[in-house]
Amino acid sequence: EPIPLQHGAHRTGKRMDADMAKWRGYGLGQFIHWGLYSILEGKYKGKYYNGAAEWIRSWKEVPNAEYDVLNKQFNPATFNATAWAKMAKQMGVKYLTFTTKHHDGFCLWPSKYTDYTIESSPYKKDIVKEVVDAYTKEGIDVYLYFSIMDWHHPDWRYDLKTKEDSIAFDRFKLFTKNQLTELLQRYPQTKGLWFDGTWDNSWKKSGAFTDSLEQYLKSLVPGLIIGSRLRADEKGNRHVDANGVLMGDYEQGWERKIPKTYADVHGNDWDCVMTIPENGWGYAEKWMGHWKTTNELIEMTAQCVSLGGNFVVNFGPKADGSFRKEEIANAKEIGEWMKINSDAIYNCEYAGWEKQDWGYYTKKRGEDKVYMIVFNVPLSGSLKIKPSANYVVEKATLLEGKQQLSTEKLDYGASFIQLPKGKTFVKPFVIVLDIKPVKQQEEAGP
Ligand code: H79
Repeated sequence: EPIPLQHGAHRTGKRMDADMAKWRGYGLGQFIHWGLYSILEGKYKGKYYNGAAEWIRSWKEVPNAEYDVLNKQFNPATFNATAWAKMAKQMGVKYLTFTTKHHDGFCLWPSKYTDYTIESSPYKKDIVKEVVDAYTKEGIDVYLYFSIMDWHHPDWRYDLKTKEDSIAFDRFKLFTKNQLTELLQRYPQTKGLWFDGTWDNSWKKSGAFTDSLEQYLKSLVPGLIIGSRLRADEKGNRHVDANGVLMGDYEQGWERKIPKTYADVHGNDWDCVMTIPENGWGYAEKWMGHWKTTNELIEMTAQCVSLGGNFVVNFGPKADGSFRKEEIANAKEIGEWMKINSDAIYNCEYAGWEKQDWGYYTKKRGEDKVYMIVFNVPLSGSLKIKPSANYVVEKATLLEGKQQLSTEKLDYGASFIQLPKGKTFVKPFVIVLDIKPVKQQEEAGP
């Protein structure tokens, strides 16, 4: 028996409109974290912060009063939104999520609801507008990242313990609604909002407000896409309501982690947002831990699309607006790979075929075409496939160069696809399978 909820999910199953269908087809996205934290570069007075660079204000070594005046230094001399958008276009991303305001509360647009904005910096110009316009011009859809938690705002509360807390937080809720209205009115090209910092008790106790806020924002922009990180139900559940139903247009919980099986995504739309270093979204001089290689990022893209999700790679530009050389190289190499292989990424979905060790299947939405994205080539040169029972494979072709590959039937509906003898592969590659549905046998009648 479902629990009756006034502020739980208002829909079961996926959103089926054209805007959401476009979102579903993106495959690859870009995240950009840029703000005052980029100035500190993950270090303070010669010491390196052992956390995510954009969280450095919360480090006890950094006095808030020193952090909060960094706006007086923010002056990105070499920032060129068109160059950013062109780099993203070459990389092959279909959507951007951009930090308009992170937890530190500094706004990259000239908000009229606070003085703590780009207008108070030496740079002065509206960065959000420059980014939205430049990416839109390149045909890349733009989503605005917005942190609810605001370390700078006097009315922000982590919890509501007293009447005074509630009064302050009511003002904060109005401030939040005003800022979001302002963003959607100033940047009408916005396709969606990416909320963050919604995990505290104050917000979890505001279920009715979060519900009305979401409905109001969607009334401002028809088709607006909002993930599962905005709302709480009236019992304080986040992402999924007390009945286990997703609240939001897609599951927004896949941060720096990727589902392993299709069962893990519970039939929801989803995307995965990923850092190139182990953790850290804003620019840090030193990247701690392992840095993902281009092939790893491509593999993560393939894995996500094979499980019906999008993959979003984060970039953290320096305070001057330039990208570190490692990120430039990743973007360029991913783009070179996408130029040849993006058929297997865009508008693709979960194929429903049993996963094999060589890599990942994706299926073109609405077409009889399955892609094998190959990362591990067996010494035998034979790749095993086992199509689902309702399909047969008619032809296997290398996507690059269109060479047809021979196949050998095995038992139990499996086949081997033979790679060309003597050919060595140095990059992940794609095999296109033309498939044909087979008539299902009628079930015997009663
Ligand atoms: O913007 C990037 C990160 O800064 C932000 N989301 C990405 C996209 C992010 N912030 N925190 N986290 C991600 C991880 C959440 C940590 C939490 Fe906690 C653990 C929230 C609640 C428990 C640490 C302890 C932070 C608050 C309390």
